[in-house]
Amino acid sequence: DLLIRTLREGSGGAGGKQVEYQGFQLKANKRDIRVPTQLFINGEFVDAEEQRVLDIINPSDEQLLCKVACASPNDVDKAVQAAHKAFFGSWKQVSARQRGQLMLKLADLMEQHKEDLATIESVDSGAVYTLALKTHIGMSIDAWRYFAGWCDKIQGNTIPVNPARPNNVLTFTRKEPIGVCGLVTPWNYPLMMLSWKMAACIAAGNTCLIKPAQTCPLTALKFAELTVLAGFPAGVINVLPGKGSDAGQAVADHHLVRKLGFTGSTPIGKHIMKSCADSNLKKCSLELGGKSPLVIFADCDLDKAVKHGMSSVFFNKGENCIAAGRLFVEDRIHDEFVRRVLKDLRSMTIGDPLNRSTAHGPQNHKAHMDKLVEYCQQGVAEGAKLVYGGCRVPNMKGYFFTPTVFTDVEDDMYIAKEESFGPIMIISKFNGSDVDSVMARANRSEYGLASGVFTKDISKALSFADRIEAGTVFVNVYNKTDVAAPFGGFKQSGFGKDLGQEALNEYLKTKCVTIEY
Ligand code: TAP
Repeated sequence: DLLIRTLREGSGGAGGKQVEYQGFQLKANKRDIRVPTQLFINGEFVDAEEQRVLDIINPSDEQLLCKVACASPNDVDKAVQAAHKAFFGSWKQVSARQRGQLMLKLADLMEQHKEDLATIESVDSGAVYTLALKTHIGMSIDAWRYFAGWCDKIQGNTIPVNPARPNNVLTFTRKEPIGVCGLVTPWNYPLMMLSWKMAACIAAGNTCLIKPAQTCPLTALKFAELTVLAGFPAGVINVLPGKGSDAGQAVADHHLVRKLGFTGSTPIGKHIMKSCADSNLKKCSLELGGKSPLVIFADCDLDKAVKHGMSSVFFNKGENCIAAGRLFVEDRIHDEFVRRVLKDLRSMTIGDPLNRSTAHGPQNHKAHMDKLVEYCQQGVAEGAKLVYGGCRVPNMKGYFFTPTVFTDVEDDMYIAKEESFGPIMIISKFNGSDVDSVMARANRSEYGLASGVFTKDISKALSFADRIEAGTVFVNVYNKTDVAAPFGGFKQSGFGKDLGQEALNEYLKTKCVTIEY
């Protein structure tokens, strides 16, 4: 480990506040990057209680990348106390407009360091570098800039209530921050999940602590360093890598945490909601799993349907919460669709995610990859037709899983109902003259995160958008998300939106003030 010192930007080294941390030097992608490996609490990098650590593995070569401090419940408590103090202290002194300026400064620093951040993300999570740069990091920066703009535009209403004659009454509402917010995020887009939640949370005037996924916390720690350089007061943002069952649970249970923003699986979401209720009835929002249907009608632009159909499943190696978990392809074009998908798959470059020509990198971690192998075995055992992949990439080190295609999938099969979270395309046929039946099949899921339809018939597309039970609908496109558009699921995909103006409400409370005069 190295002791790394970073000077506060613009301090010129004289009299400026310094941030020091234990870290490691990542030499990758022709870069030399300093990455903190300690917890970030109250504006400082510190060791975890009892020097507990997590092993961070590079999924491309299965080698140990570094060891990172692993937060205990006591560490979580320290971060919550710091965030609580900041919320009622230094952060209160920062005006809404200054808050926006700080967020913009942070976004600029993220932009300046975007190649470093994308390199770290690629090495830590297996994301293909080009995608990490554009989506993982690019959309993170967008989120900070978008929400920075909201800071001084969060306002209440003046409400015409019945006066108490002969007196008059003035009633108005104030939109206030909730307090200390806990954020718990998954491993598929580490910095982007952090940014989607934290930018809205901070814009609304809260303080926070985040527990990123234990498998890939490195961009969150580099981000923590940038928050110091941007000038955020100590305690406003705290970053605590750790285990969900331990540190994550402590966040959900803590009495001073007033809101929990969670993205992850449905079973853990249910468990967390109970913890939120039992502890102090903290508010929670849950972005959970999905099994999103994509319906492809024969009257579509087939080239486009194949291109987006591929990315609906294989984008970010399938580790994409809105991935199309099930494709319904009209029988008239089914065979041609499958033929074209297989042709594209055969030419897909699998390999080192840092290589610019790579299209498909390793899965995030070993347990996930092993589950994908089992998932495919179950599909075969139940009689679905495995037409491509279904196994690890042979003779290759790293957690590389071959992009996979199943056809002839029946509605009651395990692979038709359960999310894989991996690069596995599940195709079923439907009869185009029976739209009611395919709609019913598309909706026959306890999930309701996203959906998609390909057709040139505008009535069919709009009717699909009306009838589908999902929080996101894509028409003749897929994966087209934007920081200004609300994002979140229905049914057991959770509730509460990330992104867009609606996300602010997740981190605000409304106070109603009535004055008689
Ligand atoms: P989870 O196992 O649910 O983990 C998510 C986060 O929760 C991780 O940080 C995890 O810590 C933590 N956690 C685990 N147990 C906890 C507990 N008892 N209390 C508090 N925190 C706890 O999900 P995952 O496997 O990382 O991610 C895959 C799932 O996330 C998929 O189902 C996917 O669909 C969903 N997902 C949804 C979305 C949206 S926007 N809806 C986006 C991305 C992913 P560890 O790191 O220790 O596991």
